[in-house]
This record gives sequence, C-alpha cells and structure tokens, in this order.
Amino acid sequence: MTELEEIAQNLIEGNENEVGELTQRALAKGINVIEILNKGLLGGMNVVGERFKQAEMFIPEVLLAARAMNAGMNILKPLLLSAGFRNVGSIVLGTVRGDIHEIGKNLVGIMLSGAGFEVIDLGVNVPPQRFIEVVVEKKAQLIGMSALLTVTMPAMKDTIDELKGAGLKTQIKTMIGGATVTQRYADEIGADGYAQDAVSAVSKAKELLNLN
Ligand code: B1M
Repeated sequence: MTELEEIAQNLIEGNENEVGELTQRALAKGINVIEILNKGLLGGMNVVGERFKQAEMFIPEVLLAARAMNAGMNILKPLLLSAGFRNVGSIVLGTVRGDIHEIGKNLVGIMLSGAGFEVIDLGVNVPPQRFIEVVVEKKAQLIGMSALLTVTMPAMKDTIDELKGAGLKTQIKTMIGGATVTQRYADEIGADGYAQDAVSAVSKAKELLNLN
C-alpha cells in the first residue's frame, strides 16, 4: 500500500491519530500537499460517501471519518495557506440553514484564504438573515454558501431572495457549491457563480470580483 492509500484507508476506518501521523510522514517524504489532499484525504472520504450511500457505513462511523479528515486537514492547512497574498476581497462563507456538513466549506475557506481573501466563516446551519447582516456589517463583497443536502439547497435561494429584498443583489455577489449543487441550480436561483470544488471556488470568486 502506498502512503496515500494508507492515509485513505485510515481515514475510512476513522483512525484520527494515524491519519495525522501519516499526513505528517507523507509531507516529510516530500509528497505534494495537493496530492496528499486529493488522493489521501479526499480519496478516503469519497469511499466513505459511497459506503454511506450503500448503507455499508453509518453516521457514527462517518463522524469518525470526518474527524480523521480534520486531523489531516489541520496539518495541511498552513501549507495550503502559505501561498496567499493578503486582502484581495472579503467573503462571508457558511453552510446554509439546516445543514451541518462543514468539511467542504472549510476547505473552500482555506483555499480562499490562501489566495488572499479575507474569509468570514459563519460556520454551519446559517440562516439567510445572518448572511445578510454580516455581509453588510463587514462590508464584504461576496457571500459563499455551501449545501450538501437536497433538502437544504432551497435555503440558498432564500438567502438570495433576502439579498434582493434588502436591495443588495446587484452590489453583493453570491457563489454556491456543495456535492448536490449544480451550475443549473445556480442559474435557476439567480446565484452569480457556482464552483464544483475548492480550487475552482478560488477562480470563480476572483472572476466574480473582476480580479482575474
Ligand atoms: Co452527510 N450526507 N448526512 N454527513 N455526508 C451526504 C452529503 C450524502 C450525499 C451521503 C449519501 O447519501 N451518499 C447525503 C445527502 C443526500 C442528498 O441530500 N442528496 C447525506 C445525508 C443524507 C446526511 C444526513 C441526512 C444523514 C441522516 O441523518 N440520515 C445527515 C444530515 C445532517 C444535516 O446536515 N442536517 C448527515 C450527516 C453527516 C455527518 C454529520 C455524519 C457528516 C458531516 C460531518 C461534518 O461535516 N463535520 C456527514 C458526511 C461526512 C457526509 C459525506 C460522507 C461526506 C461529505 C464531505 O465532507 N465530503 C457525504 C457524502 C458525499 O458527499 N459523497 C454526505 C468531503 C468534502 C471535501 O466534499 O463537502 O462535497 P464536499 O465539498 C467539496 C465540493 O462540494 C465543493 O468544494 C469542496 C471541496 O472540493 N464545495 C463548494 C462545497 N461547498 C462549496 C461552496 C462553494 C464552492 C464549492 O462556494 C461557496
């Protein structure tokens, strides 16, 4: 088994300490940080997602896997951040109302920070009104919403409608993403942008703020 396969396997088994140690070891061996993220951590999480879907894994095991994922992410985070230049723009980021999935949202936040954005992370289960309050208070230019559940996607539309109601839709851009979200859905609800993953979230945010 390669180092990256070992990381993935330990993540699937929810071995938090081992994932941390193996991630450190892979870095020490000179394996590229993006490769560790994509093939090790995300590779393992994809298997977890598939097994969860097939009812071969259950919530407690998925939570352990998520914790192991975070252990690896905490080690990679400073390296993902180190390339950034400060303050190209501000984004208010959160997982929408009713949804507590945070790993993808956190990864998007890390990549945006690394690219020089000020990221105001509101966490999970964020009601539409809260996004608007904070974007106004912090004078941010962008709202980023994550949703992983089909049933929580409408909260993205509610937030955009709330923004329209406040007369701010033309001034503040909105970007959405998450495993269940598509470009088509973004078009349908009037979001300014959609990104499929954390790397494209950075280029999309730059595009929306005319920074490319
Ligand atoms: Co949940 N869950 N879960 N879960 N869970 C999914 C999403 C699911 C697809 C699993 C499945 O059935 N295959 C399914 C949703 C089905 C659907 O609605 N279509 C599901 C379900 C049903 C549920 C519950 C309802 C289960 C239950 O209780 N019966 C429940 C809901 C809780 C709630 O939110 N109210 C639930 C709970 C949980 C846990 C708490 C156990 C745990 C979350 C722990 C945590 O986050 N701290 C969990 C997990 C871990 C998953 C899976 C296995 C993995 C999600 C993840 O972290 N992926 C997931 C299966 C899957 O997605 N394959 C599943 C890794 C992460 C890096 O990817 O989040 O997609 P992702 O983020 C990507 C992109 O989507 C994108 O960039 C990221 C990085 O590349 N992206 C953005 C994300 N946000 C973005 C925002 C952007 C741009 C890009 O702009 C702002």
